[in-house]
Amino acid sequence: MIEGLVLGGTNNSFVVECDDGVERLCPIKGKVLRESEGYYNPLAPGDRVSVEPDAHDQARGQVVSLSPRRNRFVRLNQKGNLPQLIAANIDLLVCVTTPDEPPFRPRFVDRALVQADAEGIPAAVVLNKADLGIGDDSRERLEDWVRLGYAVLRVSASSGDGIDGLRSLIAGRSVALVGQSGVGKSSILNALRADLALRTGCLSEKYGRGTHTTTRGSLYRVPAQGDLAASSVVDTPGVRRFVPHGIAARDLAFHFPEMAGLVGSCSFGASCTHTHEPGCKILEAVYAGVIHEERYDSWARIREEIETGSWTD
Ligand SMILES: Nc1nc2c(ncn2[C@@H]2O[C@H](COP(=O)(O)OP(=O)(O)OP(=O)(O)O)[C@@H](O)[C@H]2O)c(=O)[nH]1
Ligand SMILES: [Mg+2]
Ligand SMILES: [Zn+2]
Repeated sequence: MIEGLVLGGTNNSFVVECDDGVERLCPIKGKVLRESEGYYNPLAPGDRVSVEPDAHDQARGQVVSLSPRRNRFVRLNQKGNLPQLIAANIDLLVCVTTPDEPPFRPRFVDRALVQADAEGIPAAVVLNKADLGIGDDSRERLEDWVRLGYAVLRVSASSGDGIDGLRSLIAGRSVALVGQSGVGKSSILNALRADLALRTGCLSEKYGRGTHTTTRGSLYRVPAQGDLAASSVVDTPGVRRFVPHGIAARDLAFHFPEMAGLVGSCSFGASCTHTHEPGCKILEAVYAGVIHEERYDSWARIREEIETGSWTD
């Protein structure tokens, strides 16, 4: 038996980097992974597993058990109506967005930030394609995330601008990149480690959206460089819509740092829905500009969607 790190895989076959330095392609033995019951997929990049090496084939083995996860980043897989494991045991979630091509979608970022917070995972925002220019609305939202305590970086995977800053942000950590298709997640990995030469895609001419080039999550090592420790980075497939999972509507405000401290102080106490009530501290904070209107709007939409189970963007 040997321990290892799951790099990626599909269905029941996973690539595991075993602690003897050998990568093995491993199916999962029977139903050994009870920890993964109720998830759309049994394992994610970043999982630690025990592998029974194949006696005859050095490149193969079988996953026989899963080590307890420190954390798991999930989203709701709407097709299966189950949480889908995107990455496990990560130190930082990096939400990648763009000022344009595809258009800036701050609500996507807000959703991923909420999910990270619910799992106790620190999060950062990376605006890629900074070379395209940053409009006032994007700048304002970036500044708001900074104000809320998130690390925010502006980078360009194609020119290399800002990539050193990203390299120091992730040094010594295990991170996952999430974002819509076409924002440049794989391009960022290529900028961090040129020899990877991951496939990158173009945008569809008709819709200006990404074309879902990366089809499965994979963990890559980014070696130490200068004073900076090595890191591991999970590239993930872009999704059109990020649907949080496992957050009750009434708890959602706790995952918005600018709202968390106000919950419960409204005149109607814990029963306040923060939508119309007089003496609502959250609405007062919105009117006073302490809570950005668009963040309130993100919160209101997500809350309504959790309640109705129908997701719009
Ligand atoms: N202008 C500009 N284009 C970029 C930059 N980074 C990536 N691109 C382009 O954006 C397109 C999409 O890049 P990908 O790296 O494939 O995007 P992705 O997020 O991995 O997309 P999926 O795998 O579909 O989720 C490609 O045509 C890249 O060349 C950048 O910094 N500036
Ligand atoms: Mg990609
Ligand atoms: Zn209220």
